[in-house]
Amino acid sequence: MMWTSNKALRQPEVIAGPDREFAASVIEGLSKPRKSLPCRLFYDARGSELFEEITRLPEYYPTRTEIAILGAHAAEIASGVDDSAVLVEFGSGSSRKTEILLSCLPRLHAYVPIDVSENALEEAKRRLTKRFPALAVRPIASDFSRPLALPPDLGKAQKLGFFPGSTIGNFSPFAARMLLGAMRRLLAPDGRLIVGVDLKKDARQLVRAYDDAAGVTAAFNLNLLTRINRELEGSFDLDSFRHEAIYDPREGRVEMHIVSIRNQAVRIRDLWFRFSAGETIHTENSYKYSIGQFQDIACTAGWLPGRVWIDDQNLFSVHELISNGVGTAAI
Ligand code: SAH
Ligand code: AVI
Repeated sequence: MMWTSNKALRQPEVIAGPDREFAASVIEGLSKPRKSLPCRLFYDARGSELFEEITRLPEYYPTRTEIAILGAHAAEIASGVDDSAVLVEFGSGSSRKTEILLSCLPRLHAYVPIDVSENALEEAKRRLTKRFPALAVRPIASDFSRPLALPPDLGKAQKLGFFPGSTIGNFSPFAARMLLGAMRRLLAPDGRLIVGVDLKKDARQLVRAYDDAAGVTAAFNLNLLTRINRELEGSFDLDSFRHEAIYDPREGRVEMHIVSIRNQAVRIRDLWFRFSAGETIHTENSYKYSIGQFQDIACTAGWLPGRVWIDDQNLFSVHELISNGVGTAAI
């Protein structure tokens, strides 16, 4: 048996296989002194299903609250959008929320859902094509945090970006600024972006939302180990790890971790990773913002804050951002 303390014996580049990116991200993350894995890796087919289950949990308020906000203000949100516009969605998942906007935009030129989950994209395309037969659905299976281009034939159309679900909260404030800047350039020259952002609130309510009584979020978190076992010949013993969700008020974020219950070693292909009892893999951050905090981040990314819609209980916010037009004319 070969051992590593916190360092993999081989560099990720030498790992061959059908999904080098997945292998590289896993090995890099588990080789860090404080183990972490990027949360985009949650979304294999089972992960996407489990996320959909999370959205129906009584404790997980964001989805139903955002749907209610969108339902109440869809016509207002869609006002001013050209008939020939293109709707570009980042992390579209099931595209359920999109249907609310699409019903107010009957003559839209095209809908471009972008997601790392091919299963989610296929399923959403099938459903939307049935419900909106005239709509061109043009999915892109990609990581939206990497350089991205829209299909060239959509180049001239006005672009409305849609980034619901508070997925922006899964990025650090710095990374969120970079991402919002890249989205502004992608939607140039006269882009508009509708972003769902979860609001700061009582820590107990937040922890309950990420550690539900039925254990669905735990299953979602631990499914990442199942994915590693299946796709990378991993040897994680699921009974030797547990789910944990905590709120860090200083950072303003919920953190999800996978905690090792005992001292153990795990093999991934021919690499070994050692875990001490209580050591964690940090799998997700979910930042919570005040309205002003989020607008400040958006401004530094070149967006002008527009209207903001919130629910009666101040749980969730939907922001309209308008490009300041600077530095995007040639793109
Ligand atoms: N927008 C939906 C789904 C949110 S779940 C909603 O509001 O309910 C987050 C979605 O983003 C998942 O479908 C996941 O597959 C996708 N996702 C997460 N990180 C991503 C990334 N870096 N690039 C592309 N898609 C990503
Ligand atoms: C997709 N994302 C915004 C969800 C969130 O709330 O951070 C993912 C999630 N993680 C646990 N529950 C839901």
